[in-house]
Amino acid sequence: MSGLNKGLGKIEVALKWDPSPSGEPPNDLDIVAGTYRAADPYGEPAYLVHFDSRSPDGTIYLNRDSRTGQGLGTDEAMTLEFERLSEEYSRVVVGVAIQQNAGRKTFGDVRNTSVRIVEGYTELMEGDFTGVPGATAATVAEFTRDEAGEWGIHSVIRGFDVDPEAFTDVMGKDYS
Ligand SMILES: [Ca+2]
Repeated sequence: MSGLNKGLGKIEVALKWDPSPSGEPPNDLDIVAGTYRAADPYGEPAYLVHFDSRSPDGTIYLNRDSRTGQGLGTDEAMTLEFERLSEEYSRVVVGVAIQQNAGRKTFGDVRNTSVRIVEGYTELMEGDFTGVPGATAATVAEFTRDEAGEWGIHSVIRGFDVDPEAFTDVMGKDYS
């Protein structure tokens, strides 16, 4: 990497999926971000961002929220403004969890999932959850701040068999 490369600035995570067949409980997928402190990057999240939780400084936010996957284009989207994120934080993990309210539902039960991360017109990652069909939640990407203070991305589709609440406890652990 050239020393002239700037780190990540403002990025967007976009998630798509198909609605459930009629008569079945809705497919509700949620984008979740956990922000971790530089002092304890694999410890408890400093804060979580999802449909029901905002970042205290407004640097990470959900711009689009869907409880069904109905409609064309992106169903759920989150923006992360790394250039404005406090130096107090050095790691952010983004994942996707499936609501389990109406009974167990895995990625194998949800058709046509896709997740894409872009910075402006640059695609940073593109993928789906076909590799983790038995999982009910999965991490998508890990963002870390290097010693020079620049943010980088590492994409990791890692499946978990937990509900969304429990996912927020495990998504940021060190599995390396
Ligand atoms: Ca949702």
